[in-house]
Amino acid sequence: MQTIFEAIKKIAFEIDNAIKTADLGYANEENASGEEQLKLDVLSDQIIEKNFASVPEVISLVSEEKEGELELHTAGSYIVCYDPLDGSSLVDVNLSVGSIFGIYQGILDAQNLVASAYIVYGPRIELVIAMKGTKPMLYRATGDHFRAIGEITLNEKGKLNAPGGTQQNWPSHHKAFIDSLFAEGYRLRYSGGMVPDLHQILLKGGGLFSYPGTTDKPHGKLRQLFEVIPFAFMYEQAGGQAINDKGERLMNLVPSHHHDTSPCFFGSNYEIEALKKAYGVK
Ligand code: FDP
Repeated sequence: MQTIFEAIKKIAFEIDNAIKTADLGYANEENASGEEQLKLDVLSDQIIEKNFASVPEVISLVSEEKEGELELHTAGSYIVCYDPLDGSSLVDVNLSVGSIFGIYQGILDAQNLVASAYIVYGPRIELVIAMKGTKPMLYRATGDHFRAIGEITLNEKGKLNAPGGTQQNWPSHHKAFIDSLFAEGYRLRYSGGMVPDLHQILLKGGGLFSYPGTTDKPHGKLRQLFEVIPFAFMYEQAGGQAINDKGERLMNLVPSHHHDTSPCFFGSNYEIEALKKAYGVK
């Protein structure tokens, strides 16, 4: 697994350099979810593919930007599912973006995720790695290497509220719940980039990030394999919870297609318990 993390560190510097220097235009292609691809999405995908091509532990890659699985090393042990540049539409307004990696062993379902990692490309490059049995570890880039900063632990209750999706399309009970958190004193923190938004809640001790099923997207927007499951693992390892709109752990998801999405809620314990009550689920 260590060689995979070393590859992710190299990828972080290469994608950061691409964000700072490459063309920001459209690639004139659509990804597997029917979204228009930016040249940076394609370039980031190529950077990741190139780096994992020389890691014998990786059996195959599944990218948010591609249909199907790319076979690499049949004798390897892990499948890496990744979103090469999440929130890429924010690069042109110079906000933070990220890359997300889920490392799976066996069939691609949440129970088989063995580790996850994400990179934040912001004023600084940060990397968080989560493995079974330990707290997620934060690393910060200094010069050409990453320095370990410390473990991440969520408090029981936080102060931040990051509500995703178009409010007009939220279910009424979701709107009432989000409003009740603001009435309790929660502060709005939502950049529109899943990685920096979830990272902020993790580092500031807690809160809630929500992306519900909406009238236009009944199954939510965020993809299970590349976004939802890797972050569900992070939040649970940090002492928080991650559930869907039925109150089920996202770590029990079994995607039937690589690009399946799910309504998702990530937070510290207090907010998730309050959400379960508001949704009438256990
Ligand atoms: P984007 O479409 O810009 O790639 O992955 C999807 C995502 O960004 C997440 O990063 C972000 O949390 C979400 O979409 C934002 O969606 P809404 O604008 O619908 O809230």
